[in-house]
Amino acid sequence: MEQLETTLAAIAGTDTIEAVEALRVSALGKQGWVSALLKSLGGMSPEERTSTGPRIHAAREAVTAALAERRAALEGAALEAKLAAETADLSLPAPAAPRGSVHPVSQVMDELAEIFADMGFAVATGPEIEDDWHNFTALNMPETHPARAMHDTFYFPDTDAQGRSMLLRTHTSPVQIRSMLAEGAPLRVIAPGRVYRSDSDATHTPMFHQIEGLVIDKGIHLGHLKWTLETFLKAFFERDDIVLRLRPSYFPFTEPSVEVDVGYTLVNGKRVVGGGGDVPGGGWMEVLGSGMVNRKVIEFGGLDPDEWQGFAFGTGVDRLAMLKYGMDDLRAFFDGDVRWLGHYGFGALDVPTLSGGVGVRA
Ligand code: 2NL
Repeated sequence: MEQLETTLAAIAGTDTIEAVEALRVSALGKQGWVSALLKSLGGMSPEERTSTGPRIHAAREAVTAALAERRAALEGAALEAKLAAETADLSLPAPAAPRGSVHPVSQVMDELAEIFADMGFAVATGPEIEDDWHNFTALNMPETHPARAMHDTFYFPDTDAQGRSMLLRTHTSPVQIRSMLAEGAPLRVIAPGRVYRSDSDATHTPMFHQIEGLVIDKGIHLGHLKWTLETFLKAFFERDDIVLRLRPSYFPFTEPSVEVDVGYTLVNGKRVVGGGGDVPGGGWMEVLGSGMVNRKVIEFGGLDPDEWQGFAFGTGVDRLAMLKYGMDDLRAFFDGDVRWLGHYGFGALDVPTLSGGVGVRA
């Protein structure tokens, strides 16, 4: 069969899958020569069919096998060529894995906990949904006290089981009241956390972060307060030239009460904490409120004020973060913009330690 030899030779000579396919169509396709021979069997005598039939079927099988073999060989060669051409350049940098960052507020809260832990303070936490006894009454702000109006409070519509109004805490002071009641004296705690006031403009957000500290012991006086705050501010701002000025003020929960100003100097027109104060080019800025704990508050905390005294202080964590790391818009803190976080955020391993520095950035 001449056509068989020609076809087998042609298949062996193909060098593309397309050429193999064309030969399959020309032999086995509807119009192909093998199909034509198979059709011709119908017009043959039984004797002729018996002698010719097996040869035609054998030809079809030979063509089918040759096509499959050639196709497999060409596909194998194509794969080999592709593998040979593709190389992995191991000197290229690996694609960067997406990384989150630690929010400056979280970083500063960790720094504060580290600094105060070194002075023997424990971290206390408490509920953000409070009752008005823990948030106001126990802090010497009874029902009609004008200071209550200073706090624009978010109230819940319902009272608790004891008939107390429920609210979003306006400061972290209720946490310290709970610490006094639960732990007694002596006591050294800081209470960092979220607080809420119905207040919103360029410098106030309805939720912000506060940290308060409370020391209760025997013979505590304003000297302890000033030393503690000075030591804290030196560690936090990582400068030894911190100067403080205590100014008389008023808070219902402390008596006497003082505002704490820290000296600043101007660097490129920006106020930077450290140095300054009453010198040319320097000035004072308020960073904390504080005072000796009011006798009534010590009583509300379940302690005898003739036996125990203490000092307390409070400040805004968001503002401390802005002062230390130089952001100038408070609202960006709560926008959740990853570009802002990429710039001001901290790596998860920038853990503050007093030996390594509290504000190290990777
Ligand atoms: C401020 C001022 C202050 C306190 C908070 C306090 C807590 C207890 C007893 C007495 Cl349990 N005082 N806290 C005292 C003075 C000032 O915060 O400017 N905060 C942002």
